[in-house]
Amino acid sequence: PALRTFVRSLPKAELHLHIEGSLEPELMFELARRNGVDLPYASVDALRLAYAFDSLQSFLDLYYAGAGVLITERDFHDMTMAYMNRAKEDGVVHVEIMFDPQTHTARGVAMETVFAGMARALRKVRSSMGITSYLILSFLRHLTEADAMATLEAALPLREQYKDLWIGIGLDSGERGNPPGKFARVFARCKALGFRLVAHAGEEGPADYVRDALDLLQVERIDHGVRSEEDALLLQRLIDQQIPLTVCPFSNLKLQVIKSMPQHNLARLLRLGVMATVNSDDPAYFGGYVVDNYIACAEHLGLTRHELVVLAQNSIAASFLPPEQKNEHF
Ligand code: ES4
Ligand code: ZN
Repeated sequence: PALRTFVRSLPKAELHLHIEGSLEPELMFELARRNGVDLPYASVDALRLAYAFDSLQSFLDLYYAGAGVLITERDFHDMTMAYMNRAKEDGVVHVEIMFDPQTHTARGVAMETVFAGMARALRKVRSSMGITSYLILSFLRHLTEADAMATLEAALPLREQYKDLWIGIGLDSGERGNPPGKFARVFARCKALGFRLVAHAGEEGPADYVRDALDLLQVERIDHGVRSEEDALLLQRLIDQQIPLTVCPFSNLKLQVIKSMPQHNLARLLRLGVMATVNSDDPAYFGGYVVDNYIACAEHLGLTRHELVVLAQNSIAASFLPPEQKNEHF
């Protein structure tokens, strides 16, 4: 079959997806109109033209501004439903969705509103399409640890109500100057509470941040982690311990972590035995969903169909699904 048909047909999990980064310009404009929010762009096309980034920070500035149109429970529902419909087309069978509550609570949106909108969409999709999903509440690392702790405390009263979805804690936003150690205490509390832990590391930041995320935050999975290659000892540890990396090739390209797709190290990591997965990160901003990322890797890195199968199997293996549910997808 054609490459796209083949990749779509592979049962796969998406493990690195910021729901706010799935907000397409068309929906952003619709929500802005619905909520009476002013967008500093004349049109959907003008907004898309602004999506030219030279760094993580240049993207984050637009991403946080774009999230400003999200006000009501229905907005969070509609954004989540739009993503899930797109994921279904890509043959995604399970998704672990990161969200940034601080981006919303700082604007006066209630924590409950954020959870309720996403949960209504995810529960509907679970019963209608059979796609399972978890939520990973992510702290913004450019803010203080005290702010993260307060965010955790504000969300904990909702834990029981959303226990079918909210299983994990993540760490995202600007990596440079915000090392994992800054969040050691809040992550220790999250671990004691029984949450699964992940953190962005080794995207723009150095390999040291990957090691620190493992040692100081006790995370089970690294988001990005592509710069781990710069530290041979760390790389061997990732291989020996089969610590998953949630790699996002289009993200790395658009944020100029790499200069061109052929320079991406995914194939090298995979062939060394790293538990690598392919994900979309912020698909509305980076120009492609998860299948587009697989295809670009196949075309530019020479991945074989067998390697594409391994990547899809890795995504199931690296997920936080219980073993019996993983087995249904292998
Ligand atoms: C993100 Cl690509 C990336 N890196 C760090 N934080 C993020 N939040 C949304 N996308
Ligand atoms: Zn990310």
